[in-house]
Amino acid sequence: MIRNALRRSFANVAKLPIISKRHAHAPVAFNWEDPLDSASLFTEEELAIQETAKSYCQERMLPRVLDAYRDEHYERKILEEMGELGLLGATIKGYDCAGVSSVASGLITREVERVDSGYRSGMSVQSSLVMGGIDEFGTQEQKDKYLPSLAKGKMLGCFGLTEPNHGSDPGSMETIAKPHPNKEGYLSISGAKTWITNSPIAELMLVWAKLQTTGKIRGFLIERNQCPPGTLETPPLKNKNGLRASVTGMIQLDECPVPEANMFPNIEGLRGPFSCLNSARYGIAWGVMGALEDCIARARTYALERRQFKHNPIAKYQLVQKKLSDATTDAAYGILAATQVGRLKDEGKMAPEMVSMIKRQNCDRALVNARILQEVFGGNAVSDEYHIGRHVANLFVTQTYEGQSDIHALILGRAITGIQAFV
Ligand code: TGC
Ligand code: FAD
Repeated sequence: MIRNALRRSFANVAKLPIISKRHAHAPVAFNWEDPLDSASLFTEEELAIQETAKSYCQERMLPRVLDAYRDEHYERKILEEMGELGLLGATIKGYDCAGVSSVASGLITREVERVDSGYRSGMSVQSSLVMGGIDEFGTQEQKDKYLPSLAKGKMLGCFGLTEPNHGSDPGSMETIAKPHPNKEGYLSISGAKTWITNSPIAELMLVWAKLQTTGKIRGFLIERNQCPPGTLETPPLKNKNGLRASVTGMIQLDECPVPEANMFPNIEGLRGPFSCLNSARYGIAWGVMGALEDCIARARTYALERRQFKHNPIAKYQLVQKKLSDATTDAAYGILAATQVGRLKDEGKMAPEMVSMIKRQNCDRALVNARILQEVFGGNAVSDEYHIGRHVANLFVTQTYEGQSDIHALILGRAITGIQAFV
């Protein structure tokens, strides 16, 4: 049977017109900025969205990033500007959101992180973790109340899962929601969250806590201006050596009264926060490729301009070329993988482990390559004006948050073997 099928297909091939090999295609030039022509996989609309994001990021964000990083200052206005352009919660349909494809949102993320991972972080938390969570699990009232102002960047959100004693293992969290002793229809939440992006300046906090009555993890929307004095503190965590252009802090809750209506109604357990994380981790897989591409472009320019030994550009030397080749290959592969997962996501065919694979691989490769490309700049790498050191420091953080790379290896290992390695 197989032989017959082969015979039939050979017969069909024989009928095809003969095309001279030499003239079949015009020669194709290699484009180091998009080596595998990923752009050919994007729609016209996706390319236009990328262009809008790129113009904004290069013209408006890039000129601010050095001061922001030096001063460890996050300019809140940036989120409003992103909101005006429709970059926040971009995949959400309705509520003043753009409703674009997952690939388009990935392209936005790539452009933002080409400038700085901290700017992307602020955006990811707002878009994927807070708006995504409300869109997926919120009541209609919660969506109507919060999503439009979050989409415009008028309201800033944060996502509190990690605790001082529970990072990789959030299932053991201690933050607890008890029935309020003297406020009907309210819960009383106590506990501490740490390393929370946006927390010191956020108006809305999506906090994950265990409901005392069931012992199950639930999501709570806590509005800063509804918390009585002394029940909520959000101290910043200063003197970071990465992600300095974003703001990070704690969420400290001390018998904070929260209306029962602010709890997500139909989701309990870790599936709630992890579902939000699927989208955010997907975004990181795109974003870090933008950061790596910026490192490649800057290292290439530097290597072509910097001359050593008989006035040769250092780009002439094989060891330098190998660094650029390795990084460019990893960036091209990473973009293709993220594109494929984005398409599957929109078709409802994405397994969470696919996200673990691209989050881990792209973060690891971005960090390793950025660190090696740093060497191309010699002593100048130490000056922040060359930007490479900032990317390297940021990329360490991206490899750590939203599931450290080894944790994603264990998620994949569990899916491959069927054996749980965490416990
Ligand atoms: P496990 O038994 O694996 O799962 C518990 C429940 O959760 C469900 N689940 C998922 N659901 C949807 N999507 C996923 N990716 C899911 N993964 C798990 C699972 O089906 C189960 O549901 P149910 O209904 O049966 O209860 O839970 P575990 O405790 O064994 O988990 C282990 C592990 C390592 C997978 C997990 O704890 C983990 O991923 N740890 C990493 C922690 C993490 O990613 N933290 C992120 C904090 S947020 C953050 O970092 C934001 S930074 C943002 C920025 O600034 O950009
Ligand atoms: P730990 O869990 O203590 O892990 C330390 C090391 O041990 C890691 O290398 C880890 O891989 C390894 N390890 C742990 N368990 C195992 C195991 N079973 N097997 C093998 N190795 C293991 N969290 C939020 O909730 N919201 C935010 O907005 C947020 N923003 C952040 C912003 C920044 C700048 C940073 C640095 C972190 C942020 N985080 C946020 C927290 C982040 O998600 C955690 O740092 C991360 O999940 C790791 O937790 P941990 O730091 O407690 O490390």
